[in-house]
Amino acid sequence: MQFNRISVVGLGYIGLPTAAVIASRGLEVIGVDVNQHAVDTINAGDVHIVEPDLDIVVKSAVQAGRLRATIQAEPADAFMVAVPTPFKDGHEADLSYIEAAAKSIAPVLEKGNLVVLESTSPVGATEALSEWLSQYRPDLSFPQQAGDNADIKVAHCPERVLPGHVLRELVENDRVIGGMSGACSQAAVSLYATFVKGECLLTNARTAEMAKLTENSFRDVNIAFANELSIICDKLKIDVWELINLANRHPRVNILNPGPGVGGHCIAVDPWFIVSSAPEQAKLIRTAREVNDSKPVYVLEQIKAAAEQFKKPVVACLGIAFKADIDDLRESPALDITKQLCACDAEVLVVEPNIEELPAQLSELGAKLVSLESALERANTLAVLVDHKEFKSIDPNVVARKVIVDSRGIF
Ligand code: SAJ
Repeated sequence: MQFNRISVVGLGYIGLPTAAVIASRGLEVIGVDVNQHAVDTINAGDVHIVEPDLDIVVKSAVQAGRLRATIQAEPADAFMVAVPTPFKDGHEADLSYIEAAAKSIAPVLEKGNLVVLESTSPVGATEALSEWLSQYRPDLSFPQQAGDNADIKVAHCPERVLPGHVLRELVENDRVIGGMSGACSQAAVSLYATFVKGECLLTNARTAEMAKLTENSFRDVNIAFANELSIICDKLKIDVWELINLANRHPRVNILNPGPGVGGHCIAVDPWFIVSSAPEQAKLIRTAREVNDSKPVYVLEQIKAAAEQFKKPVVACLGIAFKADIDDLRESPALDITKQLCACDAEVLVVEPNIEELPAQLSELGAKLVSLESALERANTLAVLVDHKEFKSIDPNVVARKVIVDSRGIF
């Protein structure tokens, strides 16, 4: 299948880098987003999200006339849907953004088009997308009706890039491609071959959906194991970091790092899609989520107990991002812990080298953004919440007289 014009629906953390990378391969890309500010920013050659080098790739694609953003969908050879899939109350997946994307592209669909769902989705979402499209376009045939002979081809190809390394991983990672028919899979492979150097692994749509959920659940369960170990070790007065280093010297053991909880938009969300599809069966996956979700409260109590030793507690929170060396505060356990600390009887200083200004939700509570030097000088209690590179080079002698709660094991 030949692709000249690609439409990427949803220009966020996944869609925008994908659109820019495809445009950099010489194809014409039309990005569609409901956010006028995002559309205007991209058309001006700028970016509305932070990801290393993304600004350079977007600027050059826009200047070359290969990338353009719009609110309204336009005809294309292929449509890649990369919209959010959050969960609703009760942890059930919210597919309303996918449904809205279907509604937006349906009027411009033409016989021979390919539609790929990239959003992380519960099993069955690709079939639901195809069903919505067919309801809006009864004049066209879809794979659930016509299989390989359908007018429109539909596939799932979950994104699996790591924030902070998106541009490299978009090209280098292997991709799992699950078509709703063999012909759908083949069409999707030709699309991804235009920019992916990794291998394209073929399966069906449901298995591709489950593969993505499995990857993030695997990581969540393994982080939960490390977090549970850290709590057991506190009780038994054992240094969990030394313990993990020793256990990891076994050739078949590779324990991950404990932390203040699991943040971000993916690992703390996706396992719930498995749990809500199979609540009776997904016992371990549910428990892992519960262990990781309870870790911020545990760390908060440790910090409070440490600060209480002082008449005038001054707590420096080192890091509020959801993980090391990024500026992303979404679903960050470090941010939650810092907010809760503001409600306690302590002065709260925040060190976050990756942001210029504190979010209002923290500054309104009285927290102050300060430099690392100033925090180390003024605070009597240090709470290490993120293992940013700046913190790893702190001289241990400088903090020898502070009370430290080190949730990331940097000291
Ligand atoms: N974390 C720990 N200990 C660890 C590793 C991570 O506490 O040993 C915490 C981090 O601090 C962070 C959270 O887990 O709060 C998630 O961070 P992460 O680096 O594990 O993952 P994400 O959310 O940045 O990206 C994940 C990736 N999935 C896997 O590695 C299996 C990425 O490849 C996916 O594309 C992404 O989710 C996604 O979009 O689904």
